[in-house]
Amino acid sequence: MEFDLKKFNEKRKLIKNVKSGKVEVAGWVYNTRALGKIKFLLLKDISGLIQITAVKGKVKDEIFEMLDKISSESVVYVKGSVKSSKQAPGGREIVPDEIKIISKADALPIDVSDFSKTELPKRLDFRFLDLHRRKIQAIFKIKSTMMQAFREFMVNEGGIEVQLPSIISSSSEGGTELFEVKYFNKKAFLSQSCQLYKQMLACSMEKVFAIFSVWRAEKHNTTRHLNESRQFDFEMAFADEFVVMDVLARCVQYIVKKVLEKNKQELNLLGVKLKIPKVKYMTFEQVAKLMKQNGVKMDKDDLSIEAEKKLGELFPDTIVFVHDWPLSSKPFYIMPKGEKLSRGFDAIYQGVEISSGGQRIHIPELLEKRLKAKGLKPKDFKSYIDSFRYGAPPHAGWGMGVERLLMQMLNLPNIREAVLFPRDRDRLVP
Ligand code: AMO
Repeated sequence: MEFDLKKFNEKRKLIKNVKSGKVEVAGWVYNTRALGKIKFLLLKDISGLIQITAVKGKVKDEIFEMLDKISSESVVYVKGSVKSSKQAPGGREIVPDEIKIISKADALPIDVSDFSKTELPKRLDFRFLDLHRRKIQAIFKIKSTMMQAFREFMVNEGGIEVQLPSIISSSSEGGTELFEVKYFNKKAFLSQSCQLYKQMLACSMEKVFAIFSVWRAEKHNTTRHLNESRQFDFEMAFADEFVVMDVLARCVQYIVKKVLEKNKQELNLLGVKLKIPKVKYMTFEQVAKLMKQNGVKMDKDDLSIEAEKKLGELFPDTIVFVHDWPLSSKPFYIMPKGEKLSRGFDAIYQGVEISSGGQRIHIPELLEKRLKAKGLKPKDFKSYIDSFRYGAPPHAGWGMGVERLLMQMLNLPNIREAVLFPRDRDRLVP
């Protein structure tokens, strides 16, 4: 049946704004039910669910006949009158005068009801359809709030948003985990982070931030690693690690506050009880002692997965900053603190690392020494090292995993749930 898009757009009302009178709506068929002389069709659009109710004899026969025969997720247009109804979602229903099927859906390969039990890999194979689910959309509506809140927070802090290259000539986080790309006749890599560039900018523009995609050829398929992920990046001149940890804490608190304000409905749909996190500071040594007391194994110079989990259990709804981190397990650009320790930190939230950062090395000779200590060649980092030869202030910053933060805020069991179209070892489509 023909559907006049232009006319519809002039008349269209969102379901949430419709209280009474004649309306024209369009959306996806959530489900249909037939109870003898009365039939229901639940329709969803960007603003919610609305019930279409047809009583035999009170609507046209052909409408009554077709109402429960339209396949789920088909796109339909409905014209009718709004009536109040105690049982219907939002307390109102539409009695239809006209129904048009705009796009009929084939038999669905996955369950997209609110009670879907379809497993994640299968859902991801049909992600475009999985995104018809209100619960799945809720995750990405919350992510949208997060992205906006990060920008708002950073602008309020006086930060300048910058755009940095996604193709790099040498590693920025150590030699491994790089995706190689052919760049004309040169070897290049997809960016592992914007680390080296954001440092150069802090040395000129003082306070910068970026929302940046990173690519890492992670060897393992885990529930917390992606091959393509996004980071909130921050870098600031005349700062040490404590200054930027405080910025990070306030940034996460701001993001959570905005989500609580704007996404009540989505949090309810997901059954998530979110709280503005508290903040705790601990040295690596204190954490090591605490883990020993709790019988949790630690790596010598790193937190184990179990230790991160334990911190989440011991300090729920808290950002735990672990600082005075062993130098041996921090990247080459982190400022040493004496012989064995560094000015680097990790932030653990609900049992998972969401961010790492620290004060950086702004002294070329020290940087060369640390690169060599990490088995890297200073000549591969010439322009980066040179950038600190013409007036480089002490500076510090951090990178926070956008999907990690979302996963932890919403208590998602797998980081893939926090990405629209995840890229992992096995997945390149859709
Ligand atoms: P790091 O490598 O620790 O530090 O990354 C920062 C944060 O990004 C997230 N993250 C990931 N999330 C999903 N999948 C991955 N494969 C993945 N790798 C990292 C984590 C992590 O804490 N340049 C430094 C940051 C800095 O010092 O400014 C960096 O990239 O949440």
